[in-house]
Amino acid sequence: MERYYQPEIETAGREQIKAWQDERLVKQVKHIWDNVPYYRKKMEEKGVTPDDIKSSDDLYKLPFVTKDDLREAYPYGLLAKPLSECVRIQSTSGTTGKRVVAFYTQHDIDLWEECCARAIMAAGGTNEDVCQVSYGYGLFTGGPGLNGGSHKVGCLTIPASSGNTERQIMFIMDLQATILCCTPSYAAYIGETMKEMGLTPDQIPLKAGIFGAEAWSEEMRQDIQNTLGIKAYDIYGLTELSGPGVSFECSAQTGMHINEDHFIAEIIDPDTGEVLPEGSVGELVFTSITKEAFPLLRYRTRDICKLTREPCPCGRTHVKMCKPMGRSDDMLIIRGVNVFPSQIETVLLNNGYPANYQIIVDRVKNTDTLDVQVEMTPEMFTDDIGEIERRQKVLVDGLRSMLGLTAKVTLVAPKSIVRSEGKAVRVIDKRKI
Ligand code: DLL
Repeated sequence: MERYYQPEIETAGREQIKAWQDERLVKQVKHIWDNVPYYRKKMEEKGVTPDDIKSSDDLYKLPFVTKDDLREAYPYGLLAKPLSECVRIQSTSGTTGKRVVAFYTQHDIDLWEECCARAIMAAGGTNEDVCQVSYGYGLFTGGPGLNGGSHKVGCLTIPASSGNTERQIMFIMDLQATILCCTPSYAAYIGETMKEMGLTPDQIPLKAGIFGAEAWSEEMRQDIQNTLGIKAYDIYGLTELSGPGVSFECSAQTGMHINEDHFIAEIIDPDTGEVLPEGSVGELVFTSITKEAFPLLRYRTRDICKLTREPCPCGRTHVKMCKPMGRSDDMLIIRGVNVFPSQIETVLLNNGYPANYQIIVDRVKNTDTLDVQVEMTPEMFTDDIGEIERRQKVLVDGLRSMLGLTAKVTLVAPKSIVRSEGKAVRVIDKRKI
């Protein structure tokens, strides 16, 4: 039986959703125009005023906002409410440049947590569940967002945060956790450790996982589901728009419903900025229509994605996005070929390797090199050089047909690639260092 946190919203008719979007967008644009000089200037430069925005059909008239705008306006330049009405900040995990700082009123936090509650109930959660939140807490939005959603659903919440894997497992087993929330790479690590401890899926009390914050393939989903004996649901979001819960997966596990009563999604051509028709692959752009303190109009996420409005068997009516295929800024260009790390992961997992790998890109004598290091499982581990070479060749061939270029593959011993407790670092691009 499908469960909803807010059934009347999650299954609302398309006309109702459009009516919410129209009304809220008009109000939001006015709020921003009146309160954010940075935005007003951007709109003036594009020759658009709030009077031009009469419904969501006029969205295309508004200027885009990029991460560079956020950096330029750091820290208060995009704030739309007095600080006295803000109760929290969260911040991105960005490693380069200035961090993005997002502000929240209490109302913003309530709506964000409701979005996370929708995700937890879509994964089957109820107040009978024990929900272990193993995303990082603190400035990162993963822990606080899912924590709030779990409270709203009424789950017994274990605010484990990330790290200390043995303690994670102790809580899962002793407190009989039924839902695990963390990054997919950490879920895989927890699963691997449980397996090594001799725990079989039927001994593990978990029934569902809500995993996101980084790209992960279908193959990785299968792997995690099998090791932990759970159903693994994807969840998407970004700090700039609140955090996790911008969209989430339902029982169909075929894409994530975007909470369209809060966010309007568009797909654009990343080069021209032109809005693309439904079903096209392009850059995902969001407008937050209910956020008070840190509203964003047409924010370019850099995530490459596709939207579909095909009816979903779960009964939800909100548009679905596919798993992001990568970020336009994570896309590697190797010898002129566009390569997404997720394509490499698919080849590795399809050939029976674990998702413990690293991609090293370099430039030697003016030629790009792609070196994929992947761990063997303990079962396949061998010191027979011939066998290793044969296995490497299978992967080189698989990568060539997936990517259209030749990579070097190095099989490394089990456990030699460092595990992640948060977002995994898969790519080392030495050309940038
Ligand atoms: O990662 C928020 C979040 C926390 C989402 C917990 C889900 C679960 P940021 O650190 O600001 O926020 O990073 C946002 O992470 O633009 C995507 O590139 C990527 N991302 C987030 N969720 C997914 C996902 C959080 N399910 C950036 N699949 C986004 C693929 C994802 N990429």
